Amino acid sequence: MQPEKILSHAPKTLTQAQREQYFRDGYLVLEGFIKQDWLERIWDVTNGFIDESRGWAKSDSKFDLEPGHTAETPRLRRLTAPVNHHETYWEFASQGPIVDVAEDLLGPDVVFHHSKLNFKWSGGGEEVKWHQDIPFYPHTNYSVLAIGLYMNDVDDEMGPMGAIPGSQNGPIYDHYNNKDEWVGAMPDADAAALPMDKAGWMKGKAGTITVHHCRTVHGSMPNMSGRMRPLLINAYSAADALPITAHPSPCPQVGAVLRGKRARWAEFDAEPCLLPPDWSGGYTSIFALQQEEGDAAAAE
Ligand SMILES: O=C(O)CCC(=O)C(=O)O
Repeated sequence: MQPEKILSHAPKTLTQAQREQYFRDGYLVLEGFIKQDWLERIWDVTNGFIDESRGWAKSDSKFDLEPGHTAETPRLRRLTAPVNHHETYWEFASQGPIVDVAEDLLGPDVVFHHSKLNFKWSGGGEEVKWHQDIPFYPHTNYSVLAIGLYMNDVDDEMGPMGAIPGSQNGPIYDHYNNKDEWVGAMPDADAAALPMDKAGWMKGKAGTITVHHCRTVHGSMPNMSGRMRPLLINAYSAADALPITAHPSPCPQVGAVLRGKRARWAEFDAEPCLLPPDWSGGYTSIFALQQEEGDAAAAE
């Protein structure tokens, strides 16, 4: 659905100016959008998962561990598909206030795509190199977005997410290296040419949400602070945008129609999309792939 058509539907929660800003810049930050009661519930279950990860020595399809993770000092990079591990995450993703945001920016028919909880641990939690999301999960059109929830206050030191305004209207970049291996990040030369002076850094108190379009170039620096930066990300598509490759982290919630109805017709955008490798046999995570850790693309 084109932005003009989406904007013609009355918004559920955003102002018209915020919707226009999203379509202009390709990202949006809503300070303190999620209130304390949700934050407390999400922190509660998240603390349980951090504890559980102490029993893990190796990354798998549930926990992505930083090198150096131990039972005594856990260092998590990601909890993959949290909606599949606890009903609170699914309740938040499917019925929480962020679904109104998705509807205001995708149109009345909204489908769940995936979730992940990126921890960016204190004292050096890994960077996320500049990339676009859509080559990880191409769809028939580009009405796909991700909504992140900052679970802690996030300032400059903590590796906030940065985005290049307007890049959703620019090229789709390569995400393979010169050996034809998928690395999930733009080539260094393309990243070096980005207008970094224009990058928008998404910061805010705990409860702040970030929204970015699937083509927006974004990334984040390492977390050099003493506080972790958990970012709970949920991604959604318009119902008429259908995935065309294997889902990187399939679970039963993928494809759930959260608002409106299933599409009768798929909409196709004429602009080609870069394809990822075939992940039908498994996928690890953006961190392992970007760091080019051995065996990263292998099935787990
Ligand atoms: O955690 C971050 O800072 C960025 C996350 C991101 O872009 C991703 O996981 O695709």
